[in-house]
Amino acid sequence: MTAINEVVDLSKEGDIAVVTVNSPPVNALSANVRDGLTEAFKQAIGDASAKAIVLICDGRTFIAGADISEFGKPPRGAPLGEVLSAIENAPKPVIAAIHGTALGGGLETALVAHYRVAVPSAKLGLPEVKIGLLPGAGGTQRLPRIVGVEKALEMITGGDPIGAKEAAATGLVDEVVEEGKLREQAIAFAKKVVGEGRPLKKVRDLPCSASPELFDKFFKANAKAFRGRMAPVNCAKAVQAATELPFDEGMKRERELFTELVTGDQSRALRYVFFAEREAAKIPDVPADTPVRDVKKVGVIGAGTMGGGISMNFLNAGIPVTMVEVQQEALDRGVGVIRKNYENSAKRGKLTAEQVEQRMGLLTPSLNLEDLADCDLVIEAVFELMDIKKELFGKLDKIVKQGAILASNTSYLNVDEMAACTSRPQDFIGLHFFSPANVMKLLEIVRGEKTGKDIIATCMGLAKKIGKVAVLVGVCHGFVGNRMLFQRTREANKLVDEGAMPWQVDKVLYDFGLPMGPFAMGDLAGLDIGWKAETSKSSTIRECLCEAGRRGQKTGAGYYDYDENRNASPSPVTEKIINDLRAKKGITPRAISDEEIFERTIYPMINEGAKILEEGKAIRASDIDIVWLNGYGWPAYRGGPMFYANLVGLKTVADKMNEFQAKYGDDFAVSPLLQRLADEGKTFADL
Ligand code: 3H9
Repeated sequence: MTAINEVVDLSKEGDIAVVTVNSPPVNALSANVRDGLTEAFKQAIGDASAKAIVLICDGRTFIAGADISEFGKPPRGAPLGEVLSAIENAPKPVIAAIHGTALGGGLETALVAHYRVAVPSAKLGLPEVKIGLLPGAGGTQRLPRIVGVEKALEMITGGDPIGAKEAAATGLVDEVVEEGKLREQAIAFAKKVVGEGRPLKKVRDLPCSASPELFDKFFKANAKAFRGRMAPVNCAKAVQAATELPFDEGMKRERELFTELVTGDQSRALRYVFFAEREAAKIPDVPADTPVRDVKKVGVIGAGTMGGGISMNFLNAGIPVTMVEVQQEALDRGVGVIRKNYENSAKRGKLTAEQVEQRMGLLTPSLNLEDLADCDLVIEAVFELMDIKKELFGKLDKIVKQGAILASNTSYLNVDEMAACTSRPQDFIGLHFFSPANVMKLLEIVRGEKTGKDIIATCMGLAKKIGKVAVLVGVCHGFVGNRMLFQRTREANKLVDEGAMPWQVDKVLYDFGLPMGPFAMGDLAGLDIGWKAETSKSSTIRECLCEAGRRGQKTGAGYYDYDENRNASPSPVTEKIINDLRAKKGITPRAISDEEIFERTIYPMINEGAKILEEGKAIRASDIDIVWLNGYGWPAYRGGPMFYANLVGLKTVADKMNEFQAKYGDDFAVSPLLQRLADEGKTFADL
């Protein structure tokens, strides 16, 4: 075996040359790997005794793509296009041997090989769209030639990989080989190709055509899904080019469309998100090797929307749950909702009837707190009233076995106060799920003053197991997400008091890329959350709406009017309620610009994020962004509020906040950290 460089080596098995990439963790196509491949293929091609070349990877995966950290930096090493041309033009068969994930540039490398073999567990895909790019090394030109235009469109604009079996059915993989025997069977396959004198199959030589209507239809059908996003549009345009242009011209078009993306803010934001998500899992004072506790059985208190949703997460992961309620009726209702959710998934083909029963079989409903005694983790999801929670944890402390984790799902209350009601504050933690808890990705893990490091490590690991994106936050009112949301809600309401209409405010935020604005969100959640008829004083628009029976979508009317399909339209009734209330309060409405709406709702959030950092309630600015992306629908292609602030410039944000403070008061007082960074010309990334 010859080491070509630190990450690529070349060996011979009889008359087959084997090029091996070994660049942990995922064999990304870094400059080193590209240089190594260039030299290895040069030698293997030059070796007259080598009749074919197998390209294989060591470690957990085949090449998982270009090295994302290299984008935006000065180019180094052999250009990928040249490496791939050399492979494709090799005068002897090249066989890519795939295990793990052949993604992005990795699959593009496999696509220039003349044959591909894969183990059954391998996954193949072009996920570039998820980081705001398109497959820029020929993927958009080659994949449609081999799997067909429609399948390629789906894979390239959606970014999800397919399994080896499906890949074999589409022709993307020539042979599925045995798990664990990739190297020997790839070599055997290479020998067969040589022995049978099979041709050098180049994907680029295959025909590619589609009717132009196919693309019109595709763009129309996906208009909503692609809203505001450049990458899927450019991906589809590049595939269209494959059907309209000769291969080399198609490649040029792919390059133009790629360059447009890679130099733009959307891809920059999405690449930032890729690393930010992985960074959030790292807690500086809780090393990766911190011992964790076994969580084999979970208790959930409360069978309402939250308790039920939380329970489903664990049932989905195969972890038994005991769900406790106070009354039989509420318990039955909660169990019924869980079953119905699963049955709906089954109807959509996402679960089998057997899986529904399996999951329901893991659920033990109970009216008795004592039944939680042997749980490893108990999460309360009862009313947001501190006294109720304190009393509950006092009781649980006496019931639940020692060594178990006690957790509250509170969305804003002080976790330390609850922990203090137990004899084991080191085992206490906040686990703030977002509604609907079985769907939303975010989990804010709230670290109390005394929470043990092993508890943090256990919960971070558990979050991953149940498919959540976890962010560690500190104790403060509303933690990270809701604390920032309060700022936006306050300003949105003030803007409507002053002269805007709810739909104007919502539209500004929707157009920015959020799934909905604050008023549409209020209608969805129900305007009567926390509202009581007996104490309602017609003093806010929300109170007036509730008093008028307009409680949101569920009553067919809230801020908006709703038709039978829950389509919203601006409401003349709401407009009158707003105008009457303004008149009662002596407010003369003024015209408010979209720009002011945007800055007044978003900048105070950024400012609050700065305060959160200042107080150490979030570890890093990017963690705050991960909260907003996964819990509140902030569009990923905008990177999160803190990333967005860096992009517009912290000075711009701070100056505007100062201007607002002079006009509208101390709600806009700038955080010292934001002001300092702005003055120093820095960004949150410099912290
Ligand atoms: C591309 O290919 C463009 C081309 O068309 C060419 C155009 C010219 N680069 O996710 P994990 C790191 S674009 C650099 O925790 P898993 C990651 O940051 C690329 N680093 O593991 C992490 O580092 P750390 C298209 C990368 O087992 C570590 O590896 N490809 C890359 O849960 C482990 O990652 C993609 O978009 C990379 N490409 O999942 C695939 N990939 O330990 C992106 C990973 O320091 N990658 N790292 O935090 C993935 O989807 C997952 O990482 C994968 C493994 C499924 C491979």
